Amino acid sequence: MNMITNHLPTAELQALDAAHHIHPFSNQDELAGQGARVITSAKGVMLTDSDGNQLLDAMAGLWCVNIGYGRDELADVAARQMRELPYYNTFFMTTHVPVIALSAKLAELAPGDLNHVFFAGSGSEANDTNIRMVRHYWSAKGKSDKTIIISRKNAYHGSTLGGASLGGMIPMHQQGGLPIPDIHHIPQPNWWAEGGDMSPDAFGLARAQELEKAILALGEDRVAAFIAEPVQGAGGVIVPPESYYPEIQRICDKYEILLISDEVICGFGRTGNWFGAQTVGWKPDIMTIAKGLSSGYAPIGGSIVTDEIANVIGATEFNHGYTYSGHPVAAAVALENLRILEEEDVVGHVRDVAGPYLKRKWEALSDHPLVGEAKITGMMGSVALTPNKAARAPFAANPGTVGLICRDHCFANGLVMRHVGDRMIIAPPLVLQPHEIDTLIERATRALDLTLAQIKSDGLFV
Ligand code: PXG
Repeated sequence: MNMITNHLPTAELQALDAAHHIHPFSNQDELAGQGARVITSAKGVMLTDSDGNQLLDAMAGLWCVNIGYGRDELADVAARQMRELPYYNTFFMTTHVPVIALSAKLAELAPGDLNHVFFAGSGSEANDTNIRMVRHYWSAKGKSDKTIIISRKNAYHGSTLGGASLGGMIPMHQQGGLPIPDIHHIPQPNWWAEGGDMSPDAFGLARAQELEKAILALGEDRVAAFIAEPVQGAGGVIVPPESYYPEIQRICDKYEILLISDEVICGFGRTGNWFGAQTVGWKPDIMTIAKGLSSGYAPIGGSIVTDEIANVIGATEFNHGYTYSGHPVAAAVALENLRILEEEDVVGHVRDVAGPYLKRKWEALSDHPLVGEAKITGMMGSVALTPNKAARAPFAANPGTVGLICRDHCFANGLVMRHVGDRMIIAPPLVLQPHEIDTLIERATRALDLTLAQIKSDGLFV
């Protein structure tokens, strides 16, 4: 057996990891100092690490393991497909059965006339495709000046040059000379942090109207598309006020621009519908998909587009594609994942069972002395930590200091809950059962209690 199945002691693994493996979004030196946690196996919603600790994974990996861990059906399908046809491309007038079946299934599941799929290996790649596709689309229609894509501050759309440019994360823009030209960012609908004295609904309306202001300032004849996550994920699970999306839709209907709904996190049941766009009630021309498409069991992403877009670009040659566009093994795994989501009515479970139960318990966390707002849509939620709820005040310490303390207490108490600044976020597997929700809430509450005690004694509760 090799090192993967019969592994070395934790400390040796950590030393090798520190010596040879560069981690995403990490300070390597800090990480090497403390040693990365080695995850060795998982089942259902529970992870096991190399020391035998069990953790409830309230982040579904990285917002992706929608059907939970350990589903043999996906492993079996992958093995079968690897034996039958491990790889073939879809470039030179060829295709294969898994990509045909997956495309047709996605066309059936996606709303309206979103009937055509361009495949990628990830969400980032899919958003890069979107940039090139919307610009090519307008050019093919004789409107080659329509190149600007409007996005939002604090949005996350990936880590490639295009994806990170669409995203509104300043620390990402600061590395590598981003954003690329003709990407414009408007403010986000984060009432807790930025709403001031306005009511949530008035603020939601005002933030949606930023889109209209931007279109008018940039010129309708220059704007190609608007992209948004229905609910901002990596930005801290920012659930917009209810007034926001109807106004966004009104503005988008008025001007000739394409709408891209980035469904990489919100898609495949997370918000209680198949797609987040259905939950917030807007009608995209393109949906970016990845993560929950395969429940993370294989890397695959894509862009689902309308008949109109497919027709326009179909009359041209679109000079774009990835070696792994529609990879047969990933496509077969995704298809099996969709079968499970559908046959086990996982979306209904989120909408009618787990979602409402989790919502009741999650929102009750706002009674905790450390918690300001507690927001949740389907199975993605956040709490804002604050020293002063009434004032919606941030902590005096650097942003993220208290969030990190809370995150560490979560890990030490058997719960993977992330922090984004001083917001704590969850996006558990969608198959979470009520008794597991009880465990999640108990552990989260304990971590909040321990955090409060620690920051009081450290003088940080100010
Ligand atoms: N769009 C959205 C909305 C995402 O959340 C991507 C695109 C990019 O997908 P890929 O597959 O290229 O990673 C994402 C990814 C975090 C975190 O810290 C979130 C993501 C990725 C990595 C970290 O929450 N989301």
